[in-house]
Amino acid sequence: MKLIIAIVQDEDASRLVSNLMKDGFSVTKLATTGGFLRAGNTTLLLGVEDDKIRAAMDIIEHVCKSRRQMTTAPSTMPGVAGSYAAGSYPVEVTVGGATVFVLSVDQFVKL
Ligand code: 2BA
Repeated sequence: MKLIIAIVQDEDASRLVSNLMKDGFSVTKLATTGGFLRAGNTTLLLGVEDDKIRAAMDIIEHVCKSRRQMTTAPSTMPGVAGSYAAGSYPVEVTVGGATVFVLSVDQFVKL
């Protein structure tokens, strides 16, 4: 068994959960926040048998679209490690479709 951790855009989350569940996948949906944009996104946890990984990935790929998004990125203050200047500047970033991690599961128990 594998654990799929999929970080997706809020706009895609509801349809993705519906499509995954329609095909028999169990899904846990978490409300999360991206570190860079500081905006809400959605993280899904799916425990999936090895032979179903491809099917789950296909659904995620099919539903999740990448989008261009404007953001105001903090500008790093020169000479001060790890801190940010008060001013910020607009940048365009491509977000999504989905950032997916696939982890091996040692044990799966329901107690
Ligand atoms: P955020 O951290 O809010 O990042 C949103 C988008 O901003 C990213 O889209 C990327 O296009 C851009 N971005 C992120 N860091 C950047 C940087 N240092 N410089 C310039 N642009 C940057 P995605 O790559 O599609 O990521 C979407 C969300 O997935 C991220 O939201 C974060 O919540 C998560 N994520 C992505 N990679 C991850 C990783 N290696 N570990 C954990 N979470 C990750």
